[in-house]
Amino acid sequence: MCSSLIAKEVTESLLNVQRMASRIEKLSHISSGQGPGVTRLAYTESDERATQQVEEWMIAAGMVITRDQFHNVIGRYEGTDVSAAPVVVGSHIDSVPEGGAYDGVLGVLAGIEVVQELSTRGMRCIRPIHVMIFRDEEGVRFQAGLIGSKGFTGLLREQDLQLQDEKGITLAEAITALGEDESITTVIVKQPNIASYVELHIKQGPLLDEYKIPCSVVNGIAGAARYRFKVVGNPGHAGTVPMALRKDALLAAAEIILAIEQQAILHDSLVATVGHLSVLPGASNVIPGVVEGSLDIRSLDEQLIKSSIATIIQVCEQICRLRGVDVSFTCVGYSPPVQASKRMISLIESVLAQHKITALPLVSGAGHDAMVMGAITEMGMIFVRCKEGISHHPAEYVDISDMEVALDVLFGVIYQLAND
Ligand code: HGY
Ligand code: MN
Ligand code: MN
Ligand code: MN
Repeated sequence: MCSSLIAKEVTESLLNVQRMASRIEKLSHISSGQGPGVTRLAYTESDERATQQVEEWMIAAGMVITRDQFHNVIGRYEGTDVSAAPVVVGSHIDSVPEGGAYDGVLGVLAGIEVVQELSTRGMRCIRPIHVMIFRDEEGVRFQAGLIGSKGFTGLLREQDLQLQDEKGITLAEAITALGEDESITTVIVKQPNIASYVELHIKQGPLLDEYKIPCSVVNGIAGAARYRFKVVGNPGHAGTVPMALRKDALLAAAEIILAIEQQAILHDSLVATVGHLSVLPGASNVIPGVVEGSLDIRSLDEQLIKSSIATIIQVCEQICRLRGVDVSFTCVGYSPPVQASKRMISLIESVLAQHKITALPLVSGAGHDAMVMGAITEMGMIFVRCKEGISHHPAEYVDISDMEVALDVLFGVIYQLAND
């Protein structure tokens, strides 16, 4: 009954997809970067401007808007049973620097289109439907990532509020700056009562392209640990300190980065990345005294993540002992691997089959809010093909016909979950 509603009037759903595509385009221009692509870091002016624009679209679709203390947005479309636990569909709209227009945004706007379709037809499901924007999914500004969804689910740590950006602004200050209310002092929340969570997201990898499938089901999301490491040596004059007497923090960091790569190469199911490095004092004629770097390490195998981190820290301490410098590792964020529920996987597969798509169950190497929501409720994810798997890049693109199929599948899944 559900998605054939849309299937029957393809023109109508095409209109929705056209509207969604033009909204994605409009949102892509709300960016704080001068360069190409979208730069919308968490809790910045552009992130807030884009959030308010999406709130307007939620209201136009017939939702009532609220925000929690982390400024996550909840758009509620009432059900016939107002006391029933809601079905939640959502994602994020913050981006990486010079990122793409679809990462996260597609999942939020598709959720709005599902509700718009229902309200246009004057239809109500039994369960309320919540469309959500989770803040700071990417973790570029405060390094941890998944802040909004962790805050919403009660999984944020008190000390996370003190995470600082490059200007020394804390997460608590950035959140407080958005609203009029007094500064956020606690991460304690009432555990939300949710029936299930679904997220539509771009695949961010080439597999759907290769298999020529427009969209498919996700069966699991790799766990991700994020660390900061800090190497402290001795700064000195580049011209006068003999090589043998140096305690060069950058040379030690260089060995550390290669040691991290060595660990990751040992295991096919493990990836590790040093994506950010700062060198102080950063002058060409001064031997680097302090180097800070990021470590992002992921696997579906939780034990492997933990054992690899322990080995990396051990090897790095040895490298630094030999070089006479100090090193410290601090965990700034961790999300365990999560499996989608069997019921959700078969539901998504059955709706895909209605669209003559043979599901290709996929593991997500990328992190998503769904991995946090999966800690408190039944979670399902739908991936849609993005051109050549390109993501976190201005060339990120989703073909409109793939968006149409994915939107139709999402409608079918949500409609069934909300009438369960
Ligand atoms: O880092 C990730 O995997 C996601 O893009 N936030
Ligand atoms: Mn444009
Ligand atoms: Mn994303
Ligand atoms: Mn991303």
